[in-house]
Parts: sequence; structure tokens; C-alpha cells
Amino acid sequence: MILTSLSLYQYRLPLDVLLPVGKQRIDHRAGLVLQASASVEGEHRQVEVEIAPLSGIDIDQQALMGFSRETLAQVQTALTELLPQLCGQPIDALLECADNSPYPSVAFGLSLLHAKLMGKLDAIRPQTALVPLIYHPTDAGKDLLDSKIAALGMDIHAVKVKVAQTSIEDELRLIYGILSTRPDLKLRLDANRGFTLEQAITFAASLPLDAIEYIEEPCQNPQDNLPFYQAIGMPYALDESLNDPDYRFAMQSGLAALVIKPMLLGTIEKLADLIDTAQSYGVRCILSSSLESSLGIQDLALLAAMLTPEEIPGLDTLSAFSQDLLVSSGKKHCLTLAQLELIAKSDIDNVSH
Ligand code: OSB
Ligand code: MG
Repeated sequence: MILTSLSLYQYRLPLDVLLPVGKQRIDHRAGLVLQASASVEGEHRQVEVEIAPLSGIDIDQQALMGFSRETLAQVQTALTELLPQLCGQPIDALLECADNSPYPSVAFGLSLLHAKLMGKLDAIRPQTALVPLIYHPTDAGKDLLDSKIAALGMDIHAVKVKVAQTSIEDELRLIYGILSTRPDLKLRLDANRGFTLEQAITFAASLPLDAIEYIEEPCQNPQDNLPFYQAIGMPYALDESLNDPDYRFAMQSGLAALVIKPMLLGTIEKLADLIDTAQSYGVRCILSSSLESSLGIQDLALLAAMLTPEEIPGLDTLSAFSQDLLVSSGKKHCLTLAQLELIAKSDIDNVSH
């Protein structure tokens, strides 16, 4: 199969409510859509992927910290240079470029593009079960949270709650509020490295252990995760730790799960290797959103069904988006490619070999 055409578009979507990125908040999301056409023996395929590093600025004009290291501009430049090189090549060149890219978002996007052109996601039914994400939007009050919790369907068995954001007292109240409305729910907590070891222990000691599946990144210093577990017996999960380019899986007592954000990690092959290794130690792997638009979230739901069929991924971040992108998630408006800004294009006709 030969790549006959590649087009790169940019999107920028305002959010209806603020979305949390660790302790920071964003009010819009920007990213790229890469469309590829390929043909083999007269047969033609055209697919799109979202490439959206989680970087940029928050609502206070501060740089987003702790997630993608590459900027959207760097990714745009890298892809713009790659398009004419890729055009006219067999689609396996996408994998080679993915392996060679220094940017995880580019590596993931190109490997996903390859998988979609190969039809690898075609026969998969996306994972539709959801783990609702509950957090304090700085622009909404407690009533909104209470009604969100009361509205949860009985098909929901777990929720993810952001903690280490306000005060320990408020957050304990929130969690006990959730559990008094729905005592059947299991909680996945996420502290985004917001607690000192002492605070993490104080907080966790006040919670019913059997209601907590795990707490993501409890401690400011990840080396405190083990002493945290030894002190209190609450299992923990890693998220930010995986974004370190030097991260290698290491088993540790209390490590219950890896929260895997493909846009931050790299190729599908790399994700699959990490998942294999972690699961061989009994560590769960939860695929999770990097706040992609509906296009990216749909592909993550497909990948989750393929790579982690036993788990419900963490993809409840679309409700904040004002519009869908290419793929409908049921919103009133769904942007088409024609409505996006085209920033680069290569066709087989205007590439010399
Ligand atoms: O802290 O896990 C996080 C999204 C973007 C950046 C960071 C995080 C998230 C999420 C995604 O929480 C939703 C989920 O994991 O359920
Ligand atoms: Mg997290």
C-alpha cells in the first residue's frame, strides 16, 4: 500500500467548562488532524488521526507542566517536514518515522495512522463503558457536582475523583458525599503529585480502603509512593511518572495500575510492550485521555478495546468540548475537515521520485 496523499490540518476548540490538567485548568484545546490516502491495486483508503500534544497555556497564561514536553508548533514543523518525504512511500514508512520521532505525540499519531490504513481498528467494537471524571471546576459549585453524582446511571461502577486540589477537609466531604449517595461505587482517586507524604497518609487514612481502587500519583515525590503504601495500605497508580522519557517499568509493592495516555507515550507497539510487561506483574493498565477531541477519543476507545479489553478506559473528558471533530459523539455541531485550517499538503502528483 502506497501513501498517495497527506494533509495536515489544525483545529482549535473552545471548551464549555474548564478541564483539569493536573492542578491547572484549560479553556480550549488545540491540535492537528493528519489525513492520509493510500492505494493498493486500485483499492483506495483514506483515514484521519488526531495529533495533539498536551502542552500550551492554561487559563492563567502559565505553561502546562507535567504532560507533553513537545509544543504544538514543534509537532507542526516536524510533520510539515515529514509529509513530502512520506508521500509516494509504502505505508510502513509511517512506522519508521514513528520510531525515529523524538516526539511521543508524533510517534503515536503516525503509528495509529498506519494501524488505521491497515484496517486494524475496523473490526473492533469500541469500549463504551465509562468511568466518569469528577472534579471541582473552578467555575462550578458543589450543587453541580452533587447533581452529576446523583445522575450517574446504575451501569456505572467506578468513578475517578481529582484530589489534592482544594483542602483535605473539602475533598473528604466530597468523597463521603459520593459514597453516601452511591455506596456501591469504587473510586479511582487522582492526586497528580499534589500531596506531601504526610498529607497523603493523613488523607488516605481518613478513607474507607475497600472503596478505593487506587490513588494516582499520591506524592509530590514519587519515591514516597512506596512508604505511603507501607504506611496505609492504599494501592497507588502511576501516571505522570510514565511521561519521563527515562521511565522503565519497575515492580514495586502497592503498585496497582498504570494510567497510560498514548498521546504522551509513543507508538502503539511501545504501548503494547509496556502493557504486556505491567500485566505480567499483575499491574492493571488503564488507557486514558489526554483531552483529545471526539476524533482522538474514539480511536482511544478502539485501542482500549484492542489492548486492554478487560479494563474500562479513562475517557470521560469530551463533555467539556463545545463541538465534535470529524466523528460525532452526539454534540449539536461536528466540525468537518473543510472547516479546519489546512497547514500542509503533499500529493503523489507533486512529489518527485
Ligand atoms: O491527571 O489523569 C490525569 C487528562 C489529562 C491530563 C491529566 C489527566 C487526565 C485525566 C483523563 O484525568 C481522564 C481519566 O484518566 O479518566
Ligand atoms: Mg492522573
